[in-house]
Amino acid sequence: MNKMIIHYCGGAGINISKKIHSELANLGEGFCEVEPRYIDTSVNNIGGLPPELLWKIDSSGFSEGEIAGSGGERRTNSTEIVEDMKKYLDTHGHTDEVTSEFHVVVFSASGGTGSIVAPTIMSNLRTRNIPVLGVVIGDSGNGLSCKNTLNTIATLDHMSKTGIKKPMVIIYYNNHNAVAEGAKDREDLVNSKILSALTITSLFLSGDNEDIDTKDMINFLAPDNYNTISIAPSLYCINMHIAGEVTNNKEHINLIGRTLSCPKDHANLDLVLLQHKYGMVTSQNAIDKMDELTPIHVVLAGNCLVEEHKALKNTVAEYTAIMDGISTATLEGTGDADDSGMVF
Ligand SMILES: Nc1nc2c(ncn2[C@@H]2O[C@H](COP(=O)(O)OP(=O)(O)OP(=O)(O)O)[C@@H](O)[C@H]2O)c(=O)[nH]1
Ligand SMILES: [Mg+2]
Repeated sequence: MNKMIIHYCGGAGINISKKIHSELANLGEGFCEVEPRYIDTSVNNIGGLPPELLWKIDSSGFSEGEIAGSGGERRTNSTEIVEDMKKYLDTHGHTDEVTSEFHVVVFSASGGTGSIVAPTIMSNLRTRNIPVLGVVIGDSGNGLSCKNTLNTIATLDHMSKTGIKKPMVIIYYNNHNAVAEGAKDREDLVNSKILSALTITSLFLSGDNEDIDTKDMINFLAPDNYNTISIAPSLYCINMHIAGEVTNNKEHINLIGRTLSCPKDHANLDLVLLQHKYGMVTSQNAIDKMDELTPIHVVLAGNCLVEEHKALKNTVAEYTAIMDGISTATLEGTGDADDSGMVF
């Protein structure tokens, strides 16, 4: 049985783990074993989870407990976080690829901690040739969140193209764009989408599907491993097409596919792809759980954040215009202010 190590980063990562992790842990035969980790600059979100699984980031320059969240500012603890994450990975022995282990990093792009922790983990793992999938939650609901989301996407893109010079693979959601009534409902909807995406990921990476071997899984998350087809360093998204229905976004460029089907299916994927493989779900437990969702086409696509990036940039410009509209003209009284600041 293969293993997914899930790094839940920052407040959103840890909150989401509370909603989805026990379900992922109880999927059973035909799915991955899952190992959770929690990383934050704050202890405030860990309540209810085993505190010994929390990696609390503290700075060596401060006394323990000095860092208590980043307050939505990505720069606040970034130096300490970047330094600490290498130690985190070394401490857990993630120095080389382990054939049966895959890493998943869950985080919000819009806060001040997860948005630094997670890209640092991802780029370090990819540098060490370890396959990793990022689950990125953007939020364009307010100025600070929108700017952070834009800059987190830019960070991942930059790391991929200029830093590690390897493709990075993510699944992306934007809380604000989820179609539900209230803000909390939108988060819940995104959480349930993450649960289904990670359930499918767990099935896909389990190693229990006929005709999809370990190398097929590794190459999907680390497509730089291919020699014959060339996938340029950039950000790539995974799209999951359920029940054989391909909902194609015409901006996306579909590249590599894996189809998971159950024995009853007559799966066929009508997309032009650089590489594609059909795999058969063989575990009876997995067939019973996934029967209504198969065939599932798991497709790696390029250009998937181009539209979102444009939208985020436009929204940030709107917020900047609001800030520029703040009048700083003096509101004069009838006399000058005295030394205490009083105007009479
Ligand atoms: N989908 C979803 N989003 C969440 C959840 N909890 C928090 N968020 C989103 O996460 C964003 C805030 O980021 P956090 O992850 O809390 O921030 P952080 O990484 O802890 O950083 P700091 O608190 O600034 O140190 C907001 O956009 C929230 O909407 C959740 O359970 N589900
Ligand atoms: Mg937080």
